[in-house]
Amino acid sequence: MWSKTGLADLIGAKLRDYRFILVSNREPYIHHYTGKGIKRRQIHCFQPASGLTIALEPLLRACQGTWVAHGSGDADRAVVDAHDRVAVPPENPSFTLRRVWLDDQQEQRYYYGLSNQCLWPLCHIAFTRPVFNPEDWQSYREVNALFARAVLEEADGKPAFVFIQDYHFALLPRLLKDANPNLIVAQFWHIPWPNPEVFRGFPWKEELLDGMLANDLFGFHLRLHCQNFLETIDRTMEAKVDYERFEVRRGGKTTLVRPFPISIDFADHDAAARTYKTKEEMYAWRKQLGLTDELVGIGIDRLDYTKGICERLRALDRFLTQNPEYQRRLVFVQVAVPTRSRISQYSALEQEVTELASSINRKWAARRWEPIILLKQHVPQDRLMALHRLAEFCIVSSLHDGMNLVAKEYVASRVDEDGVLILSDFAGASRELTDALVVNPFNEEETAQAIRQALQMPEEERRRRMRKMRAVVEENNIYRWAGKLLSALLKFEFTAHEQTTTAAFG
Ligand code: ADQ
Repeated sequence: MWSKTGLADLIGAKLRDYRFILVSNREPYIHHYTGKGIKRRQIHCFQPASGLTIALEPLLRACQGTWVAHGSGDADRAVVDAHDRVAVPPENPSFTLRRVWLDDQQEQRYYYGLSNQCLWPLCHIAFTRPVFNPEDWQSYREVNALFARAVLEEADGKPAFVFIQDYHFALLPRLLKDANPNLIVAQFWHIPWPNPEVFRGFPWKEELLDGMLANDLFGFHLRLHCQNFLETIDRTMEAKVDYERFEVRRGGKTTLVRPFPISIDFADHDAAARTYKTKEEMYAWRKQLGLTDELVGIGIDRLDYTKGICERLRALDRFLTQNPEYQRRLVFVQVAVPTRSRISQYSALEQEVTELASSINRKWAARRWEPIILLKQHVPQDRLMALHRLAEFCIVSSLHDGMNLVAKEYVASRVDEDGVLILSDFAGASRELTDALVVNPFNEEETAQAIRQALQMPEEERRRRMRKMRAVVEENNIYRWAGKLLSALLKFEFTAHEQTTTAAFG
């Protein structure tokens, strides 16, 4: 069983003499001014809602490394030193945050444009058309070069291990390796990789894939995504693809391509869910939502078109039509935090979800009961945990999702070993959580039936399924994800590049 200490030991033994540099677009801590006008003086530091940052922070703490990220807060510049660095977390500094500054146009084109209007829909295949804009691509290249400069400065010519996150930085590995071939570079792609036919339309594919193949190790959540990637390389590049060993060889360099299903800090989550504070929060939710003895279902997501929120609400509507005995007895709480609102599809989705929830509520409203409570807000993790505990069932109905951490969080919160998870077959998590009620989210009839099954499932079966899912998340925890990833890299270096390894890992 991997744990925080096990991972820290591995890092201590193998990476002791190495700088550990992690790169992501989103920063783990953001500084904002609070107050208005002349009172706008106080600086507040907070952690944004993101599966990625929640998952990676324990790793950074364990190795006291440097996290390079876009400085996006309005007070971010006010707290950094002359090298754009700040120690975090503020209450107990344990690693360095190096901020990279982007202007409005770069943010618009590299982040909202190429990353989130092109690569995001392209990789997800959720039937939202990607935007291929040459100016966005130019900006993506520019920003990858900015990050390369920052990483090279942080490495300072010393032995370093660079761990890059996600689809914002496909070109970064090549830029780093060209500047310093001794850097050990790994990248994890947190979203799916599509089949080669879908990727074929991407206008700058050779350059993008060339950047990715500069990595020593490339990770996806699932084997399927690795296979899609290998096939894409095979069809696009002059390279030797080894489907047995999951490797690509090109120009004398080998890149390992491996699945590492991401997870959460189960032990931490489980301990927090057992506290008295969670009980208090459960009570606070009941009061806030005006709940008495209703049955409760929940959905918790970023307001993103890949998460299948409308499909889920329509399934609920269908369920109420087919099962009138649950009218006035069931309340579905949908927490949906708006994201990427500058992109028109996202603001349109917010409107669509709001209107759909209202129309379903108008249709069924009786006395003081409405079936859907829509909360469009960010909710802190400890409050989400209490909401998990209140719910008879949780629906994760992603149309496509690399993993989906909400599913794992729901399971980890259920220290009472009760509750039913309804989980999309198109979320990576469904490969591990096979004791969920797995549904095709495009089939609203099937989801409606799963809601009925969840509500009518005998307690013994609910407990048996939940116990099994909890055991899976406990074992496949975030430390295992990081530990397996580092171990694969170490093993690979030892067998394939004996010389480099001795120099690199001692
Ligand atoms: P996301 O698409 O962001 O992550 P997900 O894995 O579900 O999706 O993580 C979302 C995180 O945000 C969870 O920790 C959740 O609790 C939190 N969250 C959601 N709604 C919230 C709200 N209203 N208020 C506060 N917090 C909220 C990407 C990929 C996923 C992959 C992760 C990690 O798209 O497939 O699982 O990275 O690799």
